Amino acid sequence: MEQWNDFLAPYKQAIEELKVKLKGMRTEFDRDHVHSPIEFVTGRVKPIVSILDKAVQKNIPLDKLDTEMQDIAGLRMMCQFVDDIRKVVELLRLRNDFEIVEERDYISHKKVSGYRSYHVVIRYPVQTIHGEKKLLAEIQIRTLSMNFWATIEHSLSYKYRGDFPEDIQNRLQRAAEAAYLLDEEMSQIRIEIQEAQRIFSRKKDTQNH
Ligand code: 0O2
Repeated sequence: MEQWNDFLAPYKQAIEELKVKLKGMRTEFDRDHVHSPIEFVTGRVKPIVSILDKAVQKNIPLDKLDTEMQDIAGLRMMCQFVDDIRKVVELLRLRNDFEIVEERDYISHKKVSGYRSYHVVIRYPVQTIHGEKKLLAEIQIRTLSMNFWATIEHSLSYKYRGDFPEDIQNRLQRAAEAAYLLDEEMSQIRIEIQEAQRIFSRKKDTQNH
């Protein structure tokens, strides 16, 4: 147990630091009074049982966890609109406090389960009393609708141990489709609101001149 605590301590530190940094991005948008592409941010260190389960499933030796398990430190950035995801990824690419090692686009290429999300794997340097440690962390960027679906599917998958009865499987597929349509509909509404605002401000400008 002591060994696990030592192993996980820098991951906990990384999560605490990254939560402050990523939430800070939202604060900056709020301060500028512009729409924030980030709605909220969460983070967690993977529970030991989940680390062990995944290590067995993926054949990862326990002494290779730090290089082969990319999501021991996991963060989620939730967005209102699908377009916001691209903006968030661009902002992450501009940062100098970590290095992006991999990106996985499960939005253009959704998983067979129906899962959609954009994953960015980073190498993050944590400063410890024993020197600098570079750790892998996974940032999942998704809309509120994608998050809703993934959260429910994840808890059901835990209940059924990934082996869903056929009717549940079908319902989850339909729910994934509904989540996709909700995102599409919201994006369309947003475009129309933005157009209406542009016309309104053009009218105001001509009246003032
Ligand atoms: P937890 O409990 O969230 O930590 P693989 O596991 O083979 O699909 P890999 O290589 O580990 O893939 O990386 P991937 O797919 O980029 O990231 C895995 C994580 O993405 C998962 O972590 C989930 O958080 C999320 N995820 C991927 N596929 C699905 C899915 O079909 N449904 C849901 N709800 N989430 C998914 P863990 O370790 O599975 O679990």
